[in-house]
Amino acid sequence: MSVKTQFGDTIFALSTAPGRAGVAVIRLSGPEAHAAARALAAERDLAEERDLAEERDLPPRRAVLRRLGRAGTVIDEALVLFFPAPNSFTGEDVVELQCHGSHAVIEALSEALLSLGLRQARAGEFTRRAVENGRMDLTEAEGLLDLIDAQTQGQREQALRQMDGHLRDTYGRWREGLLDALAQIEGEIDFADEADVPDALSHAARAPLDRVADDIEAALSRAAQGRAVRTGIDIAIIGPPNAGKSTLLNQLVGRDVAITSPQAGTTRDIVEAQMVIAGMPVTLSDTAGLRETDDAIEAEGVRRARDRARQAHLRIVLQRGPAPDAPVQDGDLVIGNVDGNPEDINEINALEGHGVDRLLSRIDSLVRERFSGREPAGLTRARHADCARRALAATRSARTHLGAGPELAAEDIRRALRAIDELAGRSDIEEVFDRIFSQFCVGK
Ligand SMILES: Nc1nc2c(ncn2[C@@H]2O[C@H](COP(=O)(O)OP(=O)(O)OP(=O)(O)O)[C@@H](O)[C@H]2O)c(=O)[nH]1
Ligand SMILES: [Mg+2]
Repeated sequence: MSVKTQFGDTIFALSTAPGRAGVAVIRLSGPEAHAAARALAAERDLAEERDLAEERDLPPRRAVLRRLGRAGTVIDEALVLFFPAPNSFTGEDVVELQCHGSHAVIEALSEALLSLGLRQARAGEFTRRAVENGRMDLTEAEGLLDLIDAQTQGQREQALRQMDGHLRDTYGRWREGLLDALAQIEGEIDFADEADVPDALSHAARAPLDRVADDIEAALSRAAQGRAVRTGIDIAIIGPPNAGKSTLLNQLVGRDVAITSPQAGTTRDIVEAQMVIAGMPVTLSDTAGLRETDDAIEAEGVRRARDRARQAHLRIVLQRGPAPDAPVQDGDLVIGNVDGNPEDINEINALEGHGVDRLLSRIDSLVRERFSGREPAGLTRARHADCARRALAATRSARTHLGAGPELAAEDIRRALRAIDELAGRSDIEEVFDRIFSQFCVGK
């Protein structure tokens, strides 16, 4: 893909967060980046009344101190860094101006850059150029976006893995297997006249297809885990009215978020509180006590409670009195809320807060076990799972078509490869790009 024809224009943006700061970074990218930075830096010569022509050229990959300005006015003194194409973030010429982080400096520099014919970058445009120029694939760019957005250590680790090409390696393996199989089948098509060749070749294509299908299936089975780390884990507290659910929520988050009262049916709306457990963002939901009721508002609360319980990754089922033995559903954490000191591991005293720390550490290990203990999936977005699912269906179809006709099988494999190209961002699907890169902020 040619850099010049597709992205003739040179863009700039503030790459650090806006607001007062010691240092701000303005990033320039495109064919005119170097010339623009040189034009700004020329002010140093005026100021010192010396001809420092050789200093006007920015040395590659070295921080140099320059006075920046326009038309005889010095705007700021800044560190200037030049990364020549193609070894830069975007693959184009990139210049970083590390100036002072005041509103006035940034505004004046932006105006100077505009007057030089540069254009303000759109959201995610730097990263988009990096993808378009082959500096990273789409999944790595998504990893970068997730890293910028990461709120917890678990999210940071997952994002970093993806940014380092974890998912690229995975689909690269699928791609290799499919190309292997395709080569065998193409061979069969080419040698269709020679009686003894076809069977052997179909046979040889089966093994890589099986391997790829198993591999995609395994990744898909762990996709929910990867998505949960990205978007957060939902834990619902459910149980009969007056069990102490709201009291427990308040204890778990250490704040008085939910109203508690001796009256059964106090909670109707779902009360949510955020916390971090095992490095993952967790949303705890306190819900209406489950019972039959004639009160229309409470009944709506109960309906919402059941809904939330269904969607939750983990349910804490709280009951009043000694710990009940039978879980309502597999994987539920069934807890008894007792007076006095809880003896059993499944008991707490929500009012006094006894046993709440123990409960928290059990939740911690459950979350670890279910969401971070296993080999990471890599499919962290619905988009990834969707592409993988289509690749899997096409691979399976190729397998069943192997005996019937090599042309059909070959077409299936090409379909699987297209799904993988889409996952990688290699197929040029403008819409997908627009959607993904608009989630970035300007300057990224
Ligand atoms: N003695 C005792 N009282 C408790 C305990 N936990 C909660 N309570 C009290 O029981 C009453 C009900 O507690 P809530 O936390 O509002 O119960 P809930 O399950 O949220 O009830 P609903 O919202 O009506 O479904 C309140 O008066 C609490 O103070 C406990 O461990 N021991
Ligand atoms: Mg309540």
